[in-house]
Amino acid sequence: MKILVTGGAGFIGSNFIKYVLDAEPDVEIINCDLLTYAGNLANLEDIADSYRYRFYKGDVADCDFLKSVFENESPDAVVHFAAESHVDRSLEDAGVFVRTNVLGTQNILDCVGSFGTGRMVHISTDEVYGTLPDLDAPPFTEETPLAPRNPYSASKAAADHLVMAAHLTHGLPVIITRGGNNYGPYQFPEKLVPLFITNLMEGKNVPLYGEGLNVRDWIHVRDHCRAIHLVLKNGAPGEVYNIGPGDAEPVTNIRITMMILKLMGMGEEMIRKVADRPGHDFRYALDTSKIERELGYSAEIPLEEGLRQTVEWYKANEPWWRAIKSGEYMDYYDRMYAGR
Ligand code: NAD
Ligand code: TDX
Repeated sequence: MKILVTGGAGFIGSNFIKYVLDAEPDVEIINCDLLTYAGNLANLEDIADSYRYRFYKGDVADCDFLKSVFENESPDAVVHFAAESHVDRSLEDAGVFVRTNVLGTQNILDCVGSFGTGRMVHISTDEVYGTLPDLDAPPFTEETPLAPRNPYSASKAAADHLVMAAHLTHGLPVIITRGGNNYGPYQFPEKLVPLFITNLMEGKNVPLYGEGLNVRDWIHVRDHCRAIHLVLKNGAPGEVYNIGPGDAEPVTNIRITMMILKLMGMGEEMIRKVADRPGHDFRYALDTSKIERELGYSAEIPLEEGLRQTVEWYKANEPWWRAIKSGEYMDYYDRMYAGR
């Protein structure tokens, strides 16, 4: 079986490629990635020479590029990760989010349709459901209407609608997954977990938005990849599957920050409370009973253990993140956090 992965040089895509190559000895992976600021071939160094892996550099928003890859490779399935993925960047410049996340997804759908690809899994996010108002509200199910509230999640929701429309109108064999907040190795240090771990390793404080009371549903990237693989193999076309930690306790940002600080042997004096994110979604939480019931999936890595492993990984892989945290990244960091 040949799987075309888009965005495979990013955080979740690179973890997924390695997971699948390991789990399925007969699978070949074709990775298409534009190598934006978030794409990094160092994430795939250990498998780059595998005879079961090939890389094409290009843009999912470029039809001709995509067509040529489909023509060359005739993939049996597509797993579509490629996206602009950081909410704060979408507040600065939404245009590229629309181009990659919306137009890019439609281009993939067009190729899946015209080349008769057997199956496509579209990787979406819990953010498309919007925000839960308080801690008592029931978690999002797959039936919850989409109500995105920032340009990133709006572009992901638009893509989800296009994916479902392609299924309903053209019968395309597509499946959508909506995952919670991922953390783990190879995550770009703009997201909370790797930003805070690496800042602390550099002796810098950690910028907590507002009072740190927002709540997220944290899932280790390995658990997320295992679920996507299950959906690819056994999910039903036209269906949506939420992927999260299950009925774990709600975790506020201040709580996960304190967990990271403890693992790093540091205290709350390292926290710098900064101005809140505009339109900051208060709470995400996923009802994951559908994937548990229909595909027999449940997350296995508890947050404490996953964070411990993640801190160890960033400590053991300093050259990886130090190479990122320079030049262009520091311009972004100063722009985003200076004077906040
Ligand atoms: P990431 O930002 O780490 O990686 C994105 C990858 O896509 C990069 O390799 C980048 O180079 C590539 N890319 C961007 N624009 C492209 C384009 N126009 N053409 C081809 N490649 C392009 O993102 P991630 O955290 O790995 O997220 C992957 C997917 O999972 C995204 O669709 C995201 O919306 C979704 N998701 C992420 C999370 C999370 O917590 N990180 C949670 C749920 C869902
Ligand atoms: O410096 C920070 N300080 C802070 O308090 C950063 C970067 C974040 N935060 C807060 C904002 C959020 O409440 O921490 C929480 C997590 O923030 P991010 O890591 O930026 O993730 P989030 O905005 O929740 O979105 C993530 O989950 C859903 C991913 O980035 C998305 O790609 C995914 O779809």
